[in-house]
Parts: sequence; C-alpha cells; structure tokens
Amino acid sequence: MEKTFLMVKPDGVQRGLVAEIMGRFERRGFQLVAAKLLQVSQEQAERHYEEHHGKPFYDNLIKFITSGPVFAMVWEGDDIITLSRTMIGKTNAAEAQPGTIRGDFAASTRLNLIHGSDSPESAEREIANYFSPDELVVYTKTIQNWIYTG
Ligand code: IDP
Repeated sequence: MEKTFLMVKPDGVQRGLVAEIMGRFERRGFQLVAAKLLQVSQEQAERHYEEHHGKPFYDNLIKFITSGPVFAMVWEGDDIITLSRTMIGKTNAAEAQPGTIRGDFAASTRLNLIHGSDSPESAEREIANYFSPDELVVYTKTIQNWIYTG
C-alpha cells in the first residue's frame, strides 16, 4: 500500500473544513494512518517548501503556512498519491474543477486549503518532517477487500 502526506492548511482549519476534507478521503476508502493538529515551525515550513525557494511566491507561502494551525495526516491506499492529487484539484484556482476540494471550496492559488504529496519520495520526506515513525499506526481494516478486490 502506498502512503501519502495530506495537510489541511491554515485557511482550511480557520474555515472549519477539516472534517469535510478528511471525510472525502475516508469515504473514498483510504485508510487513516496518523493525524494531528499542529503549528508548523519556520524550519518545518522551509523544509516542506524547499523546492520553491527563490520563487516570487515563496516568502508569502512560508508566512501563510506558519500563520495558524494545520491538520497533518498520513493516509494509505492503492495509488493514493495520484488519486488524492486528483481529489485535491489543480494548484491554480482558475483551473481547479468543481468536484475537487479546491474547485469546491478555494478561490485563491495560495490559500488553497490542502497540500498533498506529489510522489512517493516527497511523501516519505514530508511524513518524516511532521511525524515520528511511532506515530504511524499499523492496523487492518477488513473492508479493504471490498474496495480493492472482489
Ligand atoms: P501544489 O500544492 O498543488 O502541489 P505547488 O506548485 O507545489 O502546488 O505549490 C505549493 C503551494 O504554493 C501551492 O499549494 C500554493 O499554496 C502556493 N503557490 C503555488 N503557486 C503559486 C502562485 O503562483 N502564487 C501564489 N501561491 C502559489
């Protein structure tokens, strides 16, 4: 099973959209592995958005992601990275389709409610940036047989 790191950003927490967003992944059939509300530190933010360092939107992005609590999660499922990115929607607000999280709730390219890993390598790095290994819970849900096989 593939793992991904998903994070409701400060705008999503302030707007009361944590349960709505979590619910979408839960209803899709993915399995929750870890979750917590936390304040992103300056160091965590810089590690998280390392690839964007030097871009015109970088400083505002760091300010935004450290501006209030976020809800950090680890989820797992078959091909979850691709599937969850589709559920999240495009980065550019004008391109985010209705039916996606951003297309249904976000009207800004920066304040776009949710982060989702874009590759297995990013997922591993991002999970380690917010969770210690003992926070990831291993368990079996028998309903998985009704989601992936049959
Ligand atoms: P993603 O979150 O859809 O993977 P990335 O390109 O990795 O998008 O960008 C990281 C975050 O930086 C975005 O989610 C958004 O909050 C912010 N961002 C990206 N591009 C812009 C921009 O052109 N203006 C303002 N903020 C941006």
